[in-house]
Amino acid sequence: MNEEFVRFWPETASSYAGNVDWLVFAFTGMMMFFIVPVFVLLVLFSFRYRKGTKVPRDHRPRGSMKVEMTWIALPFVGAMVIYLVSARLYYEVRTPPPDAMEIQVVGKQWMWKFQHPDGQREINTLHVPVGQAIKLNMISQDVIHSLYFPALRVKQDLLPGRYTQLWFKASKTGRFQAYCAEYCGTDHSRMLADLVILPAQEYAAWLEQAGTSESLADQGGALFRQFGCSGCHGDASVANAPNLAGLYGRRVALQSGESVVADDGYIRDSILLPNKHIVAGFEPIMPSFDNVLDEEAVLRLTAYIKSLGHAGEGGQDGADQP
Ligand code: HEC
Ligand SMILES: [Cu+2]
Repeated sequence: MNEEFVRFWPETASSYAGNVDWLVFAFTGMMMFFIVPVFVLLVLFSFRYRKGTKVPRDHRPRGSMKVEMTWIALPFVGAMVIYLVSARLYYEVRTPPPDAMEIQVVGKQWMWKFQHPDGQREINTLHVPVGQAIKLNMISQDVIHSLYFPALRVKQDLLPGRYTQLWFKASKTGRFQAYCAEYCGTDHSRMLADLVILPAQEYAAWLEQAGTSESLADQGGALFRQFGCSGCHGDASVANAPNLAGLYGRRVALQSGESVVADDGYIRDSILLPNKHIVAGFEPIMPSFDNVLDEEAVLRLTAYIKSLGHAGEGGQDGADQP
């Protein structure tokens, strides 16, 4: 059993954790300011005006504009301050910096799987460097899970069929508990993970020893050949399939006349639900890989497709030409 189970207040280990705490303290303080007098008077009055006491009971209402305006204005100003501060904080917590290092997360009954950009994989433990922005790109293999890091003051649901993100910058090293915060079946309460925050050098050393010879994109490239994607999408292919180079981040024209940006979600749908979006100018001949590839494999394939170039790095605009 970890000591964090019995701590009153979790450690603060992310750049925004302190601000989250201040918001909670300020809000709780404000509520106390309004609620404590109500309960104190309630108790005092129930003594003072209890049955049989000789105190004046003739309380005719006396209006006072000043009192009325004060009790309207004060809570209004307080509520607006809390609103503005929390809106700013919410924006910060929900907006990963563009230079964040991306780690892929798959939640499933009942484990957490993490994949680092260089291809290292781990289960129920996540190693990250301190002081660097980390973005988790997450999806569930089955039901809804929720990754919760109390020490980072952040929590985000993982959904089946849709990517969600979370980001943080660790502010101190150490080992911290993470939980699944969404009831997901029998072993939900045991769906735990350890967050290990290391100094940059130790993280590099960890990557080294956990190392694989292949980056995530290279692993995706191997799958791309193994599952026959290259047979249709490869340069030497005779099948009429779009070239995937420069696809990531580009706007794709669809048969339906609509267009969508090729992000992680679009690429995932293209692989698992190929009939959802048909690229303009192509036949819907791509088979579904729904029962063949799991979410981790899809994430690797997506890393591979990203590595073929982003929009603006050589990919042209508009639909692929056959
Ligand atoms: C039988 C040939 C065939 C195979 C095998 C195949 N595809 Fe496709 N793929 C297509 C065709 C045709 C399209 C365009 C029509 C459509 O959108 O379904 C397409 C579309 C796509 C798109 C969207 C491309 C764009 O320009 O928007 C992606 C991404 C993709 N395939 C990835 C894959 C991956 C990854 C695999 C292997 C797991 C794979 N495909 C296997 C034929 C194939
Ligand atoms: Cu869960």
